[in-house]
This record gives sequence, structure tokens and C-alpha cells, in this order.
Amino acid sequence: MTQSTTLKPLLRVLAGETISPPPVWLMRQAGRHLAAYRDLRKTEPNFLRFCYTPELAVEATLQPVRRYATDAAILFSDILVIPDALGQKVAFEEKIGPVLAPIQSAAEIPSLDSDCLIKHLAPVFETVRLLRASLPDNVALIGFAGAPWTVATYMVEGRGGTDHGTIRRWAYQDEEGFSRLIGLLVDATTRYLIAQVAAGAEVIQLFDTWAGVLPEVQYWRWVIEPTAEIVRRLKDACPGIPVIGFPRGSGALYPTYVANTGVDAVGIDTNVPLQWARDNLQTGKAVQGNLDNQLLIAGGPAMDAEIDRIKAVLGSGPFIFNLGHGVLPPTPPEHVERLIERVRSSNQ
Ligand code: 1CP
Repeated sequence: MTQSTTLKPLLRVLAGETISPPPVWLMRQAGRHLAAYRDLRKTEPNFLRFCYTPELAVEATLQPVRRYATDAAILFSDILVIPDALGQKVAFEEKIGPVLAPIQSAAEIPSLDSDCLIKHLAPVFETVRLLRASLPDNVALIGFAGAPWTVATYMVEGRGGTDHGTIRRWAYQDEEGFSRLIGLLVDATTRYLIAQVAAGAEVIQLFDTWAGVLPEVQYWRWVIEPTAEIVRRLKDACPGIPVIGFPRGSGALYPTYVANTGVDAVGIDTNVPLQWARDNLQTGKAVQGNLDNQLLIAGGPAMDAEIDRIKAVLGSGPFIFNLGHGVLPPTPPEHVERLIERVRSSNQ
């Protein structure tokens, strides 16, 4: 166990330390629940262009850090900048979400031009550079990407909200062809993350939001193997960079993910029992999570009690307080303030 007192709290936990109170940040802490974000978005209604405008992305990243004094800032961007940079048609439509021109066979898979990819995403790296220069000393900067499986679901299904039937059938019927799409995403994502770290990201989180829809054998093939490959290549290129994996919905496969991907910490969703997580995941790795995002909307004594319970069970090991999934647009900012205060109070 390292005992550095100079490192930022989030980095200390990722190096294996137990800290009380635990560091806290929230997935999707920026965005639509904040009036300041909604105002800022009016200045650039095109969401991808917003992500590619460093001064706007920097401001959106910093809004929750200023308001809540979180222990981390997460780069403001989206997991779908990768398909966009690969040349797929990607649009974000009001009230629908992302809409893509779907890729449904191996013949339609684009090829990777790494220089072109990095050039297309240059504004994201500029955002990272500006953020790193402007963040307070104790706040860690998290870069991120979607994991290949989750990004592929949007590329193949063309939108969110489906049962992922099209992509799952493709993966069964043409494993070789589908593995080329996942391989492309492994290559593109690794390049993208290495460039984020070179620009100043101190931690990387891999969002595998739809990991939980896969059966065991497919989970190994499309979640564990690609994630392990990205983590291995990223750590080769950027020694010591900590990685948080968030394979949402993995259930009983969480320990398999932790043991086989090389991540330094695992984000657990709301459904994961706390004592089970302590006994099966927190042994050697940090755990991050898992307050219900609906409870953050509800607030009140029920939220306080659950915050205390999560801290009591997971706080005796390396732990990062977070939600089990992202902050939702109807969330009152006062409830977020209350959460941060409660996590940091030591009188329980
Ligand atoms: O109009 C708007 O303002 C667009 C809303 C929005 C925002 C604020 C989208 C569209 N993306 C984002 C930012 C974003 N997305 C961030 C940075 C902000 C932060 O964390 O503070 C991050 C990390 C993401 C990651 C992301 N995008 C994920 C993985 C995490 C998760 O919540 O599961 C996923 C699945 C997406 C796709 C996406 N982008 C946007 C929407 C509405 C969606 C989800 C679509 C669906 O329901 O399937």
C-alpha cells in the first residue's frame, strides 16, 4: 500500500490506499441537470460541435467541479466521437439522443487511418490540455472512452434504446466479421486514450454501459478480451496510468472482469450488493460506486441513509464514492450538494 500524502485523493485510492472520507465524483456530473450547462449549450446547439469546441467543453467540465468541489473532473466529450472520427454519420437529436447510420455487415466496416483519427479529435486533446492547466491542485482529471462493445452497439443498432438484437445476432452469425469491428475499435480507442494521457489526463475510465446484455461466452469475447487489450497497450505506452473499468450490469461476472482485464478499479452499478462487492471485488482493487441515480433525484432521509450504508460497507477499503450510473437531467443540484457534504462528513 502506498502512503503518499502529496498525491490527489483519487490517485491515492487508485494506487491502493484507503482514505476517509473517500474521494467523490459522479458519472455524468456535467450536463443537463445544471442550468449553467443548459445555457451554455444554447450557444452551440450542435452537440458534436459543442464537444469539439475546447472553450465550451472546458467550461462544461468545470461547472460541476466549481459548484460541487468534486475530487475529479471528467473531460466533457462523448463516447460517440470515435464513430464520428471513423467517418460514420453521427447526429445527436433533441429528445431522441444519438442517431447513427448503422453498420450491419463486415463489408461496411470503415478502415482506420490513425493520423486522420487523431487530427479529427485534436480539439478533445486541446480541451484536456486546457483543463489540466486550470484545475485545482487536489482535483484529478479523468479522460475516458466507451469500451468497444458499448460503442459497437450504437454503431450497429444506429441508436440507443434497442434490445441489441441486431448486434448480438451479427456477433453469433459472423464472428470473424464482427471481430474486425471490435478490433478496429480496440485500435482506435487505444490511440485515442494514449493521446488523452499525453495531453494531461491522469486517470482513464472505460465505460462499458451495455456489458450486461451478453452471456458468459460472449462477455469474454467482446468485453473482457478487448478491454484487456486496450489496458495492456495503454499501460505499455503510458506506464502507471490508472484505469477504471465500468462494465455496467456484469452481475456475477464482475470478479471475472476484475481478474482478467488489468483495470485498477471497477465501477459497480446500483444492483451490486455492497458486502459482496467488498468481499469479491475490493480485494486488491479499488471499487467505485454505487448510489442509485434515482435516489439522488428523490433525496431526503432515504438518500442520507444509503450514502451512510455505502460508506460503512465499502469505506474500509480502497473506495471512490460515485453513483451506480450517470446523473439524470431531473436531478436537483441541491441534492448533489447534499450528497457531497454527506460523503465528506465524518460523524457517522
Ligand atoms: O443535449 C445534450 O446536452 C446531450 C446530452 C449528453 C451529454 C451531456 C450526451 C448525449 N452525452 C453527454 C456527455 C457525456 N457522455 C459525458 C461527459 C459528461 C460527464 O460525465 O460529466 C460522458 C462521460 C458520456 C458518456 C456516454 N455517452 C455514455 C457512457 C456512460 C453512460 O452514461 O452510460 C453513453 C452510453 C453515451 C451515449 C449517449 N450520449 C448522449 C446520450 C443521451 C447518450 C445515451 C443514449 C442511450 O440512452 O443509449
